[in-house]
Amino acid sequence: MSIVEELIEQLREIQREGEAAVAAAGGAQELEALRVEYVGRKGGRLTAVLRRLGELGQDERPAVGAEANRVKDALSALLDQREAGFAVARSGPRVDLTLPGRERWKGGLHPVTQVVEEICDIFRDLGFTRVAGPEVETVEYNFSKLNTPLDHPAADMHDTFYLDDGIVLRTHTSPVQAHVMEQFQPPVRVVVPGAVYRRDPFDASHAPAFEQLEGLAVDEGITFADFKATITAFIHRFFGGAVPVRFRPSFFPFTEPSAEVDVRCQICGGGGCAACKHTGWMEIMGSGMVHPNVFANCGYDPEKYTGYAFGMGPGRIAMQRYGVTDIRLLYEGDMRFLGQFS
Ligand code: 2U9
Repeated sequence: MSIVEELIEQLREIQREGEAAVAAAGGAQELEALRVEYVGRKGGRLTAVLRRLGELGQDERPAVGAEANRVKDALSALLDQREAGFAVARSGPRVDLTLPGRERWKGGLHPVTQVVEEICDIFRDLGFTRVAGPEVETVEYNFSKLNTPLDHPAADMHDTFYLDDGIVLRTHTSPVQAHVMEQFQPPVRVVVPGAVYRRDPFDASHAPAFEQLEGLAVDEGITFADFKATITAFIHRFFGGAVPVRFRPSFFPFTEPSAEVDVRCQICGGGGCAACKHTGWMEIMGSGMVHPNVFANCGYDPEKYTGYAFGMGPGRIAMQRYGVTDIRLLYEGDMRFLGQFS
């Protein structure tokens, strides 16, 4: 065997032994010792072989030198790789920085709540105070004081849940206005959002519990013109621009005269579509001048004071606005639906 062959064989032996030793190393310190032993400049085993290059002829040296470099690179790479592994282990649990971030769950307001807030904001600018009251009421406040005796045909539309003799779940928020009138003298301007209850089936267009928003303004000298102007100002702000509004004669026991208020259909623009039942109009509220009997029942002098009242369903308005055709979606709590509004 020539010296060249002998040295190359030695180098390969060093590589085999080095690879086995590095693979078996149990820690970073052991690896450092192996680095010194195998590839260290002074006293390393590779360096020992390279010292013998002097024994070779000029033309024999490159082959051994190249082989020594190859072995050194291979062992150094292996040492680096295992050293990195120990460094990660030392730094605690492994973190995969390439994983996509976890999306933060953002809360949001229910679409009906959003509509309630918008309506109250507009009426606040118009001078109305927001008030709330009990959902459990007496027949007296829910019906009698509002000029609706239980044997009146209009009471049929308000069939409700009786909790006890003479105690009901309110069918509208109107009893709150009756309490307000008993506690405060005019001028009074209030808006009253809140849940109301009716003995209705839970189907695409009815819910046994739903959100309502009513308003009341009372003072000396309030006229139907004040009522139309205020309601029109509200509608123009809520629906935007100068959308056409119309007042249609209607009947409610607690208002006289009474009107239903329509706004140009927001879906078809008036041309006629399924949402507006091809009328070009959307009904958004009931309203009227407060009936003198109601004033008398709540302690206001009907000869001295006049006023207007209105009521609307924020759920229905949200449905019209977003093109929702089944009211149950609003009251079921399904996040696949509700998540679209936050
Ligand atoms: C007092 C005096 C009068 C409130 C009114 C309406 C007309 C009305 C409905 C709209 C849709 C109820 O949610 S709904 O089903 N409301 O049409 N509400 S006038 O009148 C009052 C209230 C209180 C003391």
